[in-house]
Amino acid sequence: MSTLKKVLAEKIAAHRPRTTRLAKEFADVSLGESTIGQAIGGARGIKCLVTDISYLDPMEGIRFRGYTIPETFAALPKVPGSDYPYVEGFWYLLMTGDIPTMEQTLEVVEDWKSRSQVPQYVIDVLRALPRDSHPMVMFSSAILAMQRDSVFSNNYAAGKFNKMTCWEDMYEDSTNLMAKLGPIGAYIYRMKYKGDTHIDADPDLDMGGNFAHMIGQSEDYKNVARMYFILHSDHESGNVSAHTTHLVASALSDAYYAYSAGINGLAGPLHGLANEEVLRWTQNFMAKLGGELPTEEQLKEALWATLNSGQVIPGYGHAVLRKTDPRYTSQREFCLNTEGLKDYPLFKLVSMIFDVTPDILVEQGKAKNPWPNVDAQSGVIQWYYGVTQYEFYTVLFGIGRALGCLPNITWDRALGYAIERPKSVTTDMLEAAAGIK
Ligand code: NMX
Ligand code: MLT
Repeated sequence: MSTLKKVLAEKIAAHRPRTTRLAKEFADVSLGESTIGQAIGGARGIKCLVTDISYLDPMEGIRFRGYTIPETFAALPKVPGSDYPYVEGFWYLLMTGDIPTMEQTLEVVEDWKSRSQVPQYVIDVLRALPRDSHPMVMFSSAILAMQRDSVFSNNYAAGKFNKMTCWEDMYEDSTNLMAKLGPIGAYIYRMKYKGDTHIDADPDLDMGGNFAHMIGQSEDYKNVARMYFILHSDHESGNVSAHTTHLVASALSDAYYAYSAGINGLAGPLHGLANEEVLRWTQNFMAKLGGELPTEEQLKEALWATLNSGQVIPGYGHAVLRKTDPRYTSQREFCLNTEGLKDYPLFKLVSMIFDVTPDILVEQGKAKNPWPNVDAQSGVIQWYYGVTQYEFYTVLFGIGRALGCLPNITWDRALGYAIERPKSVTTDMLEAAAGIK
């Protein structure tokens, strides 16, 4: 058994009594009431999910296993010759809550490599789809196609279900899936955008480095991939992709069913597709100006035109955050510290948008949070390095998001979380509760 799995087993055994005690002795303790506004308005703020993998404070932003973004990057073992950590070490952290040693990290690196071969039937599925299918359709289909290999579902079908040990099958499925997501993303990218020519994995590279290598990118992009996947990994459990993954897995559906569903949620423009929308908006705007940077007045006009046409400003606002997303700040700092990128016109425009948009959203008076989220800043980095196919950006998000969703559903199984089934009411009942019927 790998060190990670052994440590995870110990952590699970130590954690279970906490959950059992809360459920048995304190089940009636209230976490707050729900209102009509919450029932109609997307359950905003209702506390009915549990995760220890990350926590989102509205003012501070995300912490992964208790660590802020800068603390996470500082604490994890770094890829030799790079200032950025191994994605594999971050996986160890999210799974166990422990910062791994270099040795433990390298064990995960080798484990993922041994599981990373994409089956030929997945390639066949991808190739059978219309080439103009959205890359998220391809990504989701590839994940779902691999369900036939699910250790959990195959054992379940063979009558080998055990509530106490079934997390191990979820862990195996999660690791098998995680190890293949980078190569699947790279295959889609090169099939769609690089003349269907493909590059084999380099056995000497880590996951982030290999992704850069397999899409045909530069040495510098290896750090971009590592940073991007870590930053997009997890945002506690209520966001659409994590919640969907959790919801589907709660029916004892396996990791493939669950994460494919999560990816379908990530593909919505109010969620992960916003990074594509941000680039589309900024590129269209720059094209109208003949590639020149706008004046502040021109920019304000364009932002108001978007709002007045009933659309949202992509990359701004958030359901929980009430300040600038620290994932935005982290990527902005990357741009400011990267020679060439800090003076890049598109980055200058993204910065101008950051300067003027919050005031406009406040003036409009609708958005509860006028500040930028992760998606407002991610696309410009990709564009700068030559990944200009912005419909692909949400696939990058989806590779990263698996780092959070898959440990979450492994822990869901370990702690025996129930099938998710909240209660609905009728409009008549709401009106009766409101005293208007
Ligand atoms: N531009 C214009 N209007 C906005 C924006 C925005 N960026 N953000 C919120 N609003 C509007 C929102 O549409 C709603 O209008 P209405 O009353 O007409 O329905 C009103 O402000 C109140 O919405 P909020 O309560 O502030 O936001 P909510 O929690 O419902 O939604 C988002 C959160 C993130 C879906 C929303 O802010 C949005 O649509 N942002 C733009 C899309 C985006 O960037 N999504 C990515 C989020 C991060 N991610 O990666 O998933
Ligand atoms: C996310 O990363 O999932 C987004 O910021 C959306 C959210 O947290 O609701």
